[in-house]
Amino acid sequence: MLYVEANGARIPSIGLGTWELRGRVCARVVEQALRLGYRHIDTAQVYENEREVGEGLRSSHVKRDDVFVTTKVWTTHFAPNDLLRSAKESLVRLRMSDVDLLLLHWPNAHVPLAETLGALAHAKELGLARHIGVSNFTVGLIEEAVALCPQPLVCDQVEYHPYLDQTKVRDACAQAGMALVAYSPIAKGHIKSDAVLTRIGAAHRKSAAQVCLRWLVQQDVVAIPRSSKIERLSENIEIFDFTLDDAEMAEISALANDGGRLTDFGFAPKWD
Ligand code: 1BO
Repeated sequence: MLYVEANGARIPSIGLGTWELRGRVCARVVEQALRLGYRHIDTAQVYENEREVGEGLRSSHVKRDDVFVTTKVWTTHFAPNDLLRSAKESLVRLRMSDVDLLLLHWPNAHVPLAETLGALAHAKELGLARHIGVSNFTVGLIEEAVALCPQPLVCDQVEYHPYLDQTKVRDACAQAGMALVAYSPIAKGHIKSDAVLTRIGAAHRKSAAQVCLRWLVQQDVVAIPRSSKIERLSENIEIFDFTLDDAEMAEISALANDGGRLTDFGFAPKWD
């Protein structure tokens, strides 16, 4: 497993995304992923699965301190007291004394960012989180957040895969010493039949999904693919035994297109 270093955090390059995994399936997938070698699990208050993520981790018998656990605060809890209460409630559901990383899940223009970031930093100072960061922030919001936050931010978690150009966000993160964490890194499965990725994969005896994840990791991006199938969980971490050359990296980057974004909401910021 490789790691991405970011403002004091050491984040495993591949993590398990748990968005839309619920109940017993979620607990089972988390347990299996940890047994297969995953050491990074991503959840969120709004995913309604923190309890099961904690259960899966305990059933795996992997030590808590060997796993990098991220959770996120939903936007309706961005007033300072609400944020701290929300973070504590997440820890109760996870049955953990702290998380490795606590994120603001989406920007919320209705609450002053300085107040929310002050509370997020306070959560770190209280020992509820070892590191803090943001998610779905644009370049302008990253710059604003870095200037306002009393503690270092270690990442921006955004949608990123070959069909969505995130060069500007990736460069802004690098400039701030932050990691880019990619959710939906295999474009919700759309890349599996991609002709370019399949052809490049055949040359390395790898699948299109493995090529896609390798393309992210070679940019020092952290990727958090989700799967509920054990064979896919294995496939998604078997990406550390081959290298894409510059021409292959460029060919994959050229797949980006204007309709590439898969996750958008009315409350989303104006994307870069
Ligand atoms: C609404 C959830 C988006 C990805 O975390």
